[in-house]
Amino acid sequence: MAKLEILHFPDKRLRTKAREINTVDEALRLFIDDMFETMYEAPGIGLAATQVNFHKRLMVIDVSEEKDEPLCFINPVITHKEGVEVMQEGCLSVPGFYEDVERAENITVTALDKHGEPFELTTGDLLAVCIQHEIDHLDGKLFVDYLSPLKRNRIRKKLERMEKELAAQNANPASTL
Ligand code: QAP
Ligand code: CO
Repeated sequence: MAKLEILHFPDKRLRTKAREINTVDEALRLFIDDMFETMYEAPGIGLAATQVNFHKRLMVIDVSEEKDEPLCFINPVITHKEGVEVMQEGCLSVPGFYEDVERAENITVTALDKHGEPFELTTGDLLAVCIQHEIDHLDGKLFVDYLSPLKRNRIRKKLERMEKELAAQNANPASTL
């Protein structure tokens, strides 16, 4: 198992549209394990392959309290949406920022599980929001895209500055001693 590097907004690679997965094999399952490890260690409740620079339609989610309900979605498609709900969202690719986003309240999603078996799930609450958030990633979309340009730019500038400071520190760790 290995922890994967998570891309941060405004990295352009987060704008890549992920491709369908044609074969679900052992190599893919090993990668899925790495995605779960990366998500749990972060810690997070959802991670899309796009966020770890793998541009295939794959995402992992666990919204349970005990972190013992791993869900893996391959080629997810929302087949039904109902109602409207506003929830505060965060994202491992936008660390430290949380904002309200409006989405469908209840959804039905079809996907393949990690064995390549098709399944259908109808759900609401946090899981429904998380599924919509992660599918957005696979289409190159981020929750900050739903905010005003002013808010989005403020977040972008702060993250760019943080990234720059991190890079400078890595280049010369003694500078801040
Ligand atoms: C998506 O997000 C989500 O800023 C998953 O510093 C989130 O796991 C969908 C995280 C909320 C619906 C509601 C964010 C961790 C984790 C941060 C996450 C951070 C550390 C975000
Ligand atoms: Co996210």
